[in-house]
Amino acid sequence: MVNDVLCVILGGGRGTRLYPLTKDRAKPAVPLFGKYRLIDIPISNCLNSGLNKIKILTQFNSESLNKHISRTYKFEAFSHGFIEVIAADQTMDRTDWFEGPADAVRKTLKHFNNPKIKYVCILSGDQLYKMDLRAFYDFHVQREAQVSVACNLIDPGEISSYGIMGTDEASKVGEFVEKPSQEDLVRHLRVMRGGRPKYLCSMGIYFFDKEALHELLSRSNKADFGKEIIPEAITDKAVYAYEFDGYWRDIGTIKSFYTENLLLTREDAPLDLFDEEWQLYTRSRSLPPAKYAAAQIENSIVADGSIVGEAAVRNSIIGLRSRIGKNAVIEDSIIMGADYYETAEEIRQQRRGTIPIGIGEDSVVRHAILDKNARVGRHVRIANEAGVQEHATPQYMIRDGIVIVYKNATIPDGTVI
Ligand code: ADQ
Ligand code: ADP
Repeated sequence: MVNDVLCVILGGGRGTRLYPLTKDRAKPAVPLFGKYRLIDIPISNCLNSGLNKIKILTQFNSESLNKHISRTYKFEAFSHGFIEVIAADQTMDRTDWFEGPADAVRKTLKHFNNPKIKYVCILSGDQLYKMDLRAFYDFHVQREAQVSVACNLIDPGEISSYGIMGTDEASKVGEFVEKPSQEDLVRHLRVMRGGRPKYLCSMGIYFFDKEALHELLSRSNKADFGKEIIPEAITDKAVYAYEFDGYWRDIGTIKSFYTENLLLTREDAPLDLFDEEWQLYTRSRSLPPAKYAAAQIENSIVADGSIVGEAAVRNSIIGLRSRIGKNAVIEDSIIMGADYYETAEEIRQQRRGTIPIGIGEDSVVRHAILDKNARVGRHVRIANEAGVQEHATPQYMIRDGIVIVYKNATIPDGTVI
């Protein structure tokens, strides 16, 4: 265990880019890979690296987030570990919300003064990666850095989404430009890798010396690390870049969330969940194993508690407690599952009127995300064949051409989307 590090996970602002998955929940509570939640990724990275003092900053409190954290992560009485959720709405009124990630850290750490803590590790809440933060910590300590920024290599076409930096031979950061346009491209930021130009981009994951962090945050009201705090830090602090060459993706938008989730269904999935050396933790539930009728399942993940009828499921993620009816076809989709089972009696009653949770007989779902507890009737077709890019209704929304059925929504029999 590393005892002198406090980890701060940035749980998200208003969550507009992941809307409508953030309609009824805080961003860290968004379901992932059929049985996990977004927040399980950074927490697992911390715990697998021996870091167990963790604060999660979120804009608003959500029942599902608090429930998930308190039921999942419990430490022994003598371990000194903790995981706390700190929500802006607990202490401030709406006009004084966290203005941005750095402001969230500033407001939270103002009164934090544990002398045993020497370093603060700041992590994003909406990324997919497995990283040994212990190696990053060692790097920070050995370099005697005041700030260290984890970075990854990206292609030139992607630079406008990230903080891009230039370093010297010793990995000291000399330049940092947040989300530059192609025209802003500075020649000496270029790093050659494998014969192709690649750029060093910030992963939004930092190690700070506690004093340096307090000083940087107290000398201004700046709200953002990438835009302001890091570029300011390189003027008078020792800022180093720690190069991480593993798989790492930001999944803060519907499109990237959808794409990266579905990559997990492939045989050559970039993130290995079957790795005993690096476990992705989540709440253990006593659910029965999934059950299939004569179902045809290809390249898919099916979570516990699901019952798949005589249906076809391809390249999809089927979440906890899902029910898939006879002759249904699910392709390239994320079905988030349900929070609870309906009893056989409830389902029988519904046959006469309302629609049960799950996907009804003879329905087709393609290129879509169904949030939890969605009720999709029979003979429904969700395939966006018209190729609509953006659209919103009371039951579903289309973003980037992906249909997202809201949590608890009902799609009546015969609907075509
Ligand atoms: P972005 O991801 O665009 O760039 P931002 O949207 O500010 O930066 O989010 C950073 C993290 O903070 C995210 O996890 C987000 O959910 C969270 N966050 C945002 N507002 C918050 C708030 N009010 N309270 C709590 N958490 C909040 C950053 C860096 C870039 C870097 C990319 C890598 O600025 O330099 O390249 O991350 O993805
Ligand atoms: P998850 O299992 O995906 O982590 P939650 O923890 O948010 O989801 O909720 C699951 C639990 O919440 C279920 O075990 C169930 O007991 C309870 N639950 C949630 N919503 C309902 C509901 N509408 N009716 C009955 N139980 C519910």
